[in-house]
Amino acid sequence: MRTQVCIVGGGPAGLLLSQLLHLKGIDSVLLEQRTQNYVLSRIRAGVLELGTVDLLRKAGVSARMDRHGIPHDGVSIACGNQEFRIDFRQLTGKPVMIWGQTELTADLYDARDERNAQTFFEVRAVNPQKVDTDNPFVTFIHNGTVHRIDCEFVAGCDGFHGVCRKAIPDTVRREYERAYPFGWLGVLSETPPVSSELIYSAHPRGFALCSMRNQSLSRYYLQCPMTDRTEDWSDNAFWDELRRRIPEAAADTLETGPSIEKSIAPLRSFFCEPMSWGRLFLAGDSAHIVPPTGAKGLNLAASDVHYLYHAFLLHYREGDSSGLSEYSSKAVARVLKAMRFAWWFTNIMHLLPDQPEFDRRMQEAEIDFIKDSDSAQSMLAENYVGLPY
Ligand code: FAS
Ligand code: PHB
Repeated sequence: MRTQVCIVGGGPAGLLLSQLLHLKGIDSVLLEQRTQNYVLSRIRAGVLELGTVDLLRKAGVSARMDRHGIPHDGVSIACGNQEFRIDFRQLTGKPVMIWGQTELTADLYDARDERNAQTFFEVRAVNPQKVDTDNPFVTFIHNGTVHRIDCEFVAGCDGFHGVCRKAIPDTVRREYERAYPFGWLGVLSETPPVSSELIYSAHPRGFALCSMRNQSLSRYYLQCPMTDRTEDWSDNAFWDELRRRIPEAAADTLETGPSIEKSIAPLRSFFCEPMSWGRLFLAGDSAHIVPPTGAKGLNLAASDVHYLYHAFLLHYREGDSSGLSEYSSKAVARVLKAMRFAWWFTNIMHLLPDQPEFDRRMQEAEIDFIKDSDSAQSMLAENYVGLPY
């Protein structure tokens, strides 16, 4: 079997890259270790930067988002009894779009099905080989049979636990990591959102986030110890704790209901350099992970795909490989600025276990400063809506 680009990983990064390349006549084959239904069952991101929105429109998969997505012009930040709004529209001229990752992944898979794109699901033993030569190939097992795909490039879109990152030699690859000593317990409920915009709440009992997918589907998060398991949290215990951590007015109007999804996600900052090696290019979580506080993970996957897509276009159309050579430095530069924001926002909004009282007071002082400072609010807004590509 032969293709131009072999894409490993059928999450947002791999799907979006494949769709964009297809529209320009560049052939790809996609390998995914799970079933399509499993990928679609994962509840993840909910906030899209306009850059991501534009990319989905360019990929021709935005019809449902344009009809049902909800533009948001700001978010609320709460700390104790203080609550203030960051006005994105006034500070940056841009909104963000509320549209769940599950929805955009479904639209991308629908587009694949419509064009009968070649996808191998439930693959095993995926192994990118000779990626530092002009003739890379990928071997894998599918339905018990060993397959080989000869290709011109390999796109490693296989997430944090994938195999492609490790195809970059240990002597070349540098990894940087910060694991946070807490996780996010997330609940999805078929209830109206407590507020028309998101509420990020720093509280002495721990962080809470009120989000949504639409006007009848709410998404809530509570900071929790990494030792917690979802079975430790009944729905009532979740709702009671959420009420304790969010502003009184919201707690009084919170509509609760049965959780239709409950999960705990670890928080981690991670990136690897370089993001390419020979004819292997990493995009999305395979190369970097950010704590979801800044709603950056999915959006960084999109900006990686933007850079890689244009680099492939330049190569295949003009025979110019400068985009491919510059891909890693360009992608890493944007990733690090978003990673800084997500790390900063996580640190001021979350309570670290055994945190000295002084540090907690400094967190409160920083949030109080942001409340009264136009320049601090501009910094937050600029990063949240997404830095330029
Ligand atoms: P993904 O991990 O989505 O996709 C990688 C795909 O590769 C997966 O389908 C996997 O099955 C497949 N794969 C792995 N190994 C393979 C192999 N060897 N062979 C073939 N396929 C392989 N981001 C936000 O912005 N906001 C959030 O609230 C948020 N919440 C999150 C919650 C959780 C639990 C997790 C894990 C992530 C969350 N993220 C969030 C980040 C998330 O949205 C990612 O940034 C986004 O999924 C990135 O997309 P991909 O890079 O495509 O990686
Ligand atoms: C979500 O709706 O899942 C969400 C929103 C904003 C975040 C993280 C997650 O920062």
